[in-house]
Amino acid sequence: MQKIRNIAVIAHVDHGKTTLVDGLLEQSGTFGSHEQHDERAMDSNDLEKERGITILSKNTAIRYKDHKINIIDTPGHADFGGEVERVLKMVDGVLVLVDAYEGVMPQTKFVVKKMLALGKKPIVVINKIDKPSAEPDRVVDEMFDLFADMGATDEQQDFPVIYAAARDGIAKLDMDEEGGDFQCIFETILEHVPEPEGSPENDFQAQVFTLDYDNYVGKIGISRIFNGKVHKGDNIMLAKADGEMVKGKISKLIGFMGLNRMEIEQAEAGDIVAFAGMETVDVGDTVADPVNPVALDPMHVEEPTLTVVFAVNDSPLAGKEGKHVTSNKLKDRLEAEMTTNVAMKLEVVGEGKFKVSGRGELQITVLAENMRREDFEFSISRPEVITKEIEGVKCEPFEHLVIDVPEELGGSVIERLGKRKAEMKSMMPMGQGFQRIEFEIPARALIGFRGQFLTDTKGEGIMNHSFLEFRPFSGAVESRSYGALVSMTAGSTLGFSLFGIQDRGALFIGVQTEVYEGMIVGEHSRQNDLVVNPIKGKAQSNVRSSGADEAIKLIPPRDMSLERALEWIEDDELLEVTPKMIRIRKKFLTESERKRNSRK
Ligand SMILES: Nc1nc2c(ncn2[C@@H]2O[C@H](COP(=O)(O)OP(=O)(O)OP(=O)(O)O)[C@@H](O)[C@H]2O)c(=O)[nH]1
Ligand SMILES: [Mg+2]
Repeated sequence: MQKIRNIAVIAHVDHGKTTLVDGLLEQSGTFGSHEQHDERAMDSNDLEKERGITILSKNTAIRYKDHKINIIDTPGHADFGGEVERVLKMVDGVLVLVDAYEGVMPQTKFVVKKMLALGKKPIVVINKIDKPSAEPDRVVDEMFDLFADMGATDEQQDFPVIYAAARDGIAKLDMDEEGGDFQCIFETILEHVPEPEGSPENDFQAQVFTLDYDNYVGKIGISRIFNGKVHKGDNIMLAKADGEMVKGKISKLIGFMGLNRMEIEQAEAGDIVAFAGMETVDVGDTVADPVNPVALDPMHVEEPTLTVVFAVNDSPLAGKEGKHVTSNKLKDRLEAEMTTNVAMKLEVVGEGKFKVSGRGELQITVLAENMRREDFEFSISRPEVITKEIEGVKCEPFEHLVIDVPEELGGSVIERLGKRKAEMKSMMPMGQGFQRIEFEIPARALIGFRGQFLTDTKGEGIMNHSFLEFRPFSGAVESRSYGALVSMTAGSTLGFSLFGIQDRGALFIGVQTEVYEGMIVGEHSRQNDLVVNPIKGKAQSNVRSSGADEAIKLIPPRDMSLERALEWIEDDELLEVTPKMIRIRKKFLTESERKRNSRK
């Protein structure tokens, strides 16, 4: 039997998980010396590369001495927290990373809680010790306290600590040591992570934790084998979560090593492999012995907390920029997404209207961003949180929010959050004039807060949040404090008119931009909406004022990314998303329609 260790790398966003996995691949010699690879090689899809974040968990394997170590890199962003929970069931140990300056953050708490509850054995890696502001001792203490607060067992509490600068390939067991490499990480894994349980002699049992799709072989289920052996071509039974049993056959068996996938002939208990050939496979299914199929415990999938409505684009510019614009196309694409993305749900809510639910705005914008790259065109509505009844009480999701702000701004941020029903939990100095303040806040109140927060802190503030729990509904919260600047007409914008409008607020568009009646061109500096004409040219006059035109100085428009725009809009507004543009508009395009509907 192969000697195997299975680990997951978990942490708050950006604490260096994928960078650490790079180092593990590199220093185990798994990347051949001739092999070219990008930085953060595991972040392989386009959006991951562009944004520098991990969106999907991915597995790899390395060889160290006579062991195979399967490693699953997980996303740190709170919206993808559900992935982490599933992955944790598949491994026997974890590397918990924590930034040597930032310390324990909301998602650190989330992943540590899940990991402890599942009885995993942790190895704590204090990463980024090269940062001048690093305080490794403080962060070790924070981790120790966190484990204790979350009810770690004595064994879990007694975690080994590794100090690392993953980016530089440095790791050591003692801060005072000079240099150091990843050898100590490999050795600690072999020593502290338990061997996989289960036996190759038992009946076959594997559980699918991620789905993938390949144009040649179709749906692929990436799975951990808990018992037995499997060969290419074997008949199996697929035990579905609802108890249904579906006969199947493994048409291809795929193994992992470094960044490569290869066809293999057989695999056995303890390993992580992928199966092709089962078209009906879902996350959580057990791939079992055909004669004596025994299902493993079903997987818990976190329920969505946020919904938006995707709809057919009906703006005056509809169909000009995208290829796939019909209700059917939209429906097919969204349905396809749901087959591989277990964290999301889809419901048809009207003609050409689809309610998509997920864990947060980032998860939803990632889907929208992928779709616009595939030449889709559609509209999205304002995100709404999902409420549910618990013992007869209407409840809504609450989040744990941590902000780091310059000390002099702390007061104003606290006041702003107070209006949004946030409850302050703690405050501590962070050095370098910064202060860390923790809150509990309804998820609803966080929608639209980020933009405000960045403006209030002149971009210096950092905020992080992650799901806490459902709690009783907290009543009305403050929403956007400013109205919209709405175009009264269609055409191409002119500098002259934008110059006049920019005194009224912040523009989202520049000159020579196609607009239509009801499209939003900026944020008003007051609370009400203001209808403006952005295409008006300069009035003709007989007197030519020399050089007056050159005097027009336009402030650069505020860049409204998909996320920012989605956070910004109100209930009576929509985003129009096309491969070329993201436009913000009123649901009702004419002023008279808006008036009529607001009276209702
Ligand atoms: N100074 C310093 N920066 C590091 C170190 N390790 C990683 N980084 C940087 O931290 C940033 C985030 O690194 P990633 O490896 O993408 O972090 P991650 O935890 O995988 O992030 P998510 O997957 O999005 O949660 C990158 O810019 C890295 O270059 C380190 O040891 N020192
Ligand atoms: Mg990553």
